[in-house]
Amino acid sequence: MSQQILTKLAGALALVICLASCSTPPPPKDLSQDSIIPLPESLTATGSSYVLTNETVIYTQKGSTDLTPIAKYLAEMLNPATGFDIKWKSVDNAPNKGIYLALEQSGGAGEGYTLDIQEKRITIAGNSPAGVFYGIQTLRQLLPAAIEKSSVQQEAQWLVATGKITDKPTYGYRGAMLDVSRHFFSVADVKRYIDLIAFYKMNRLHLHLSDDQGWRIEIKSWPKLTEIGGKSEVGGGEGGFYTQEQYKDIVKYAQDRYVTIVPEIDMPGHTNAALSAYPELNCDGKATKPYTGIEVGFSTLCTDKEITYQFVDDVIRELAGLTPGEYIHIGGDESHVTAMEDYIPFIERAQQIVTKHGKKSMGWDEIAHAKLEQNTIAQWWSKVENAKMAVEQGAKVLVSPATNAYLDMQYDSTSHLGLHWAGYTEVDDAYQWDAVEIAKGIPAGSIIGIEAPLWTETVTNMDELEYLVFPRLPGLAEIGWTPKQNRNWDTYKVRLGKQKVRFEALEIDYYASKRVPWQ
Ligand code: TNX
Repeated sequence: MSQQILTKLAGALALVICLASCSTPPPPKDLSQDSIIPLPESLTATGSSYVLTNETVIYTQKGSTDLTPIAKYLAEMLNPATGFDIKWKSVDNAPNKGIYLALEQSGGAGEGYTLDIQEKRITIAGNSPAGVFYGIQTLRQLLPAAIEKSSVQQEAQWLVATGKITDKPTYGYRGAMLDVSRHFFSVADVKRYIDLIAFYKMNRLHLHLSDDQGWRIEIKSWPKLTEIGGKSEVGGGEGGFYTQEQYKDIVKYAQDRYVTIVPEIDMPGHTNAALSAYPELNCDGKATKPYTGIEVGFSTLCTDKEITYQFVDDVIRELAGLTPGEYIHIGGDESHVTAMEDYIPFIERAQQIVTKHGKKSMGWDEIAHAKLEQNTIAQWWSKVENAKMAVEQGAKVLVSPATNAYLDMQYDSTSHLGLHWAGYTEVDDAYQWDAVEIAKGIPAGSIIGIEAPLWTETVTNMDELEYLVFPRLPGLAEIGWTPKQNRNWDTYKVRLGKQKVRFEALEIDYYASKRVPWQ
C-alpha cells in the first residue's frame, strides 16, 4: 500500500473514532447516588462522567517511587474485566487526561486522600501511598460492579461519575482477626481475606496462629510444634501450618495492600497444641493428647519452669524476625487453669521478651491484671473493667467487644454457622455502635481503633467464612473509618443493599439479611 493511501485510511479511521466518541458526551452519572463504604468524609457531585477506555493511562508523579506498585495494582485491577491493556508511567507534571496518582504536597503519614473525578481526568492525591491506595478502593466502588470480575465483561461503558471526594479515617487501627487455629485456612484463603478487608479500607489483619486445636506457624527451633501440633483441628481434620516462607509471602501480600499482619501466639492458656508436641512444657512432663473439641480454658504452659520461657523466647524471636509490623499479640485470654499468681508474672515476662525482640505487645483484656509495659495494647473483648485497668496503667485499648464486633456470633437463631454465647448479632447490631460510646469510662484518646475477630470453631472453609463475615464486615470497617456523626443505619443499609452486585461480582457468599434492602 502506498504511503498516500495509508495516510488517507488513518484519517478516515480517526474520523470514525471521533464520531463515536468525540461528538457524544459521556452520559451523566450522579456521584451522590453511588454506594461507598466506608462513607467518605465529604463528597460533591458534578453530574457528569469520566469514561475509562483502552487509551486510559495511569500516570504517577515523578519521584514518588512508592506509587509505581500502586499504579501496577490499579492496572491489574482494571484490565481483566475491561479487557483493556491499561499501562502506567511516571510524569513530571499533572497530565490533562487519564488517571493521575500523586502525593499531596503537604505530604504526611496520614491515610487520607482526595479523589477528583473530571470528565477527562481522575486525580487521586494521597497524604501518603496508603492514602492513594484508599482512593483507589473508592474508585473501585464507583466503577460498574462488573469491574471486579476476572474475565472480560461486555459492559456498555466503564463510567465513573464526576465530582470530588475528600476522605480520611477516624482510627489508625482498623482490623480484622482470623483464627487459623481452630480450622486451618490456606495461604490463598488468607490472601483472599486480605483483599476483602482492604477493599473496605481495613489495615490490620490479626492472625490467631496458635490455640488448643492447632499450631500454625513453623518455628525452626521447635519443629514439633508444627510436626505434631500442626496436624490437628476442630472436628479431627488434617490441620496444617504456614512455613516461614509462606508466612513471609502472606506478610508481603498484605503489605502491598497496606495491611499489617499482627501475629498472635496465645499463652499461657489456649496452648494444648504446643503441650501435645513438647512434654517438657507441661508441669507433669507428659505430653497432652491433641484436642479437636471446642471447649476453652483447660490448658496452660507450666509457668514456673525455665524451659517455658526459653520456648516463649525462641518463638517470639523467630516470629519477630518474620514480622515487620510493630506488634506481636501474646494472647493471655481465658487462662482458667493458670493461678492468678502464676498468670501475672508470666504475662510480665512475655511482654519483656517481646520488647527484647524489638516489638510491642498486644494481649486480650485479661492481661491488664499484670503490670503492663508502656506500649502494650489491651484488646477489650470481654470485661470493660479490664480495659479500664489497662488505661489506668497508661496502656491503650483496641476495641472489639464480643457483643458487637465478633464475626463468629450468629445473626439469629436460624443461622446455620457460628456461636451465640455473646448473643445474636444481626447486621444492624454489628453496625450501630461506636467505639468511644460502647467503651464506657475509657477516654477517647486511649482508643487506638477497632477490630472484628472471626473465631473459626464452626467455620471450615471460605464459603462459610464469607457467610459470617459478609455483610457485617463493611459496617465494622465503616465504624473504624467514618466519624460517628456521619453514620446512620437508615442510610447505611441503602448503601449496603447496593453492594450486592459487588458481593456477587467478587463471588462473596454473603448472608442476605432481611434487614437490608438488597438491590
Ligand atoms: C472466646 S474471644 C475466645 C476464643 C473463642 C471465642 C469464640 C477470646 C479472647 N477468646 O477462644 O474462640 O470466644 O467466640
